[in-house]
Amino acid sequence: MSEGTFDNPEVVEIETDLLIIGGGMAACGTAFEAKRWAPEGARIIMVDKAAVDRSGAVAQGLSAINTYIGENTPEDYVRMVHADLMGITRDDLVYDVGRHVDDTVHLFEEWGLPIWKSKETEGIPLKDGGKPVRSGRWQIMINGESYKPIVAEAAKKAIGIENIYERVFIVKLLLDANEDNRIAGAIGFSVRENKIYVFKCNSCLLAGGGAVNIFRPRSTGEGQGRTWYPVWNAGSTYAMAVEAGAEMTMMENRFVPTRFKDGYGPVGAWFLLFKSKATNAYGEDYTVKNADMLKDFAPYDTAAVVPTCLRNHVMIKEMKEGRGPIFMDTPTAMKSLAETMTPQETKHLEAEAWEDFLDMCIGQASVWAGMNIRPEETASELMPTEPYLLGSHSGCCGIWVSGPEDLSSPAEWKWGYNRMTTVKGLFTAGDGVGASGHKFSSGSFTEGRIAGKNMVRFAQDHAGFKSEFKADIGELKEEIWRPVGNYLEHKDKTTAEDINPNYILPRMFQMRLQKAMDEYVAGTSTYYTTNETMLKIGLHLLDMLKEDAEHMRAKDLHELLRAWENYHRLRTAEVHLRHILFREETRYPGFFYRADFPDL
Ligand code: SFD
Ligand code: AMP
Repeated sequence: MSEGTFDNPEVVEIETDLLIIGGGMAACGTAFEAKRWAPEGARIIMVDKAAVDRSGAVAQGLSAINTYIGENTPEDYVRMVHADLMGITRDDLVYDVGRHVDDTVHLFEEWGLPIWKSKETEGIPLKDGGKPVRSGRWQIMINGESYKPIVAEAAKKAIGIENIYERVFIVKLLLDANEDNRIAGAIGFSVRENKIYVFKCNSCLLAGGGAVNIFRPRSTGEGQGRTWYPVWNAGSTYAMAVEAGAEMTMMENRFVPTRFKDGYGPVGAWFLLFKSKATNAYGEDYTVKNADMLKDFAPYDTAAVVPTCLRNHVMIKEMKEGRGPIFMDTPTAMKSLAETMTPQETKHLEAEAWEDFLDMCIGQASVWAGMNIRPEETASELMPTEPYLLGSHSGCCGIWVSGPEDLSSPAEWKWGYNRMTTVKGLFTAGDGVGASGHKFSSGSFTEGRIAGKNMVRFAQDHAGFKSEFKADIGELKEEIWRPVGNYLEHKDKTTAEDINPNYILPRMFQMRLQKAMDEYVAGTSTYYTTNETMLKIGLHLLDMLKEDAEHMRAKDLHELLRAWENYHRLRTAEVHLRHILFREETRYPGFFYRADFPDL
């Protein structure tokens, strides 16, 4: 085989039993658990578009583990998730995560993740009776800057670094030639070398995280690139699943997080640990003031805590009616906590306020520093962000999967292997699994473990399988490299290579997608509101964009990555739009509104 060149990449073929796409929380869980069950000699390969140590949502670290059951029961957890997601969830999947998640957290601690403990149980591991510092009923505090390298190390040690392909972006799943609807592999390319990788496998995990930058972000211009969820997750999970024919579920759902304005700093620690309150411009607590707005939205009435979307709903009313901005009253919260503290403890508290962001969202600490904000003196603005698509945090879009067999769930929820999609041999976890949010980092890893164990079982039950691809690899090679061809063929036809009627830059393509989604599919510029007519115009714009997708250019491998990310975004965006069109109600006020169907 010849060395690849930019106009003619080398094609490298690799065979494996298990193929793991992604290197995030779920994927690392799969690698770790699959290795424990796999027979001697079985091959497990992980492919990540980035470097596993710092890839995915946990790249910068985290300050809390948001799912730890502890003194609660998995049943309590199921009730919380069901209510927070407005009553449409797969309780079997949620329960399954709930009953196993604490074991995962105990492993994290064993691997070196520092978990805050109560004074009385300082130094005692959770599994031996140590009591975590809870910020909320489900959340525990950690020193988590190095969370991802710790988890990555476990995955690497399990399957061996020689089986990890980093900086390889998977573009498409490959179906089998002989059996309908059966996974046979995946194809992608290196973002460092002129190489196309073709993986043949028996079973496959698709866990490329959620979808970011589908909607026009609030951060534009000099702030562009800042988002809350990881910019590098481009909807690959949903797009590739859809193209392979997997059934999706709840793709209308999205998450609009309330975040510290411009830096996207998470609010959980402030609301829960620091007991801070948010107010409108006039100092009014809008959650109390607007409580009446929520009474029409069952299952709110069964929820111990106001569901996440409804917390947005009461806030957005204030902003729409001109009583913004919304402030997080950090000074009052810190003052009241300090009342019972020594000066040394107060200093520690101030350090924690910064560390919350330095551990997981450094950009927010930079905004504070750059704007001369001291949280003990200055309140910070909060803002509902642009929408994100995800299945592991406070949202629940994703792929329809088979659930655990031992629960009394309906037969159509457990037709196959646990966490297998409707494509035979294709599994998913974390952001990939729909209708079961609130897994967060610990639950995603746990779900990856569940999938990993079942992938091994699947591969063993289908040991005779020999993968042959339905698609033609030569044609796929051409398709994947088309943006390079577009560039090379046309680049000399203008004096400014970025301005050319024959191709579209991935960056421009992304802006057009974001504008259409923002204006017609309930983005920030309409306060998350849409209707049937708007959605149909949006669909038309996406159709036009689909035509232009053929003309994206790539002047280097980096741009080739951008081109394919945007193609995945476009696919995901369309699925989201179509599901919203189908759901003729406003199920998630505060996440989006169907103005033509305002009720539940
Ligand atoms: O503060 C391809 N999350 C929080 N979880 C918590 O437990 N506590 C918190 O404190 C949380 N908060 C938080 C969180 C995330 C972020 C970004 C912030 C704050 C700022 C959520 C969790 O992180 C999240 O639930 C899990 O990480 C989800 O796991 P998973 O595996 O579904 O996704 P991933 O970890 O992002 O990994 C995706 C991987 O796929 C790779 N990839 N590889 C090859 N080919 C392709 N085409 C690919 N596309 C993507 C990625 O590189 C990555 O490895 S707080 O807000 O509440
Ligand atoms: P966030 O920082 O917004 O991602 O939230 C982290 C965790 O805290 C998640 O489990 C949220 O559901 C929870 N949370 C955030 N804000 C609140 C709030 N105001 N009330 C109750 N729970 C919250």
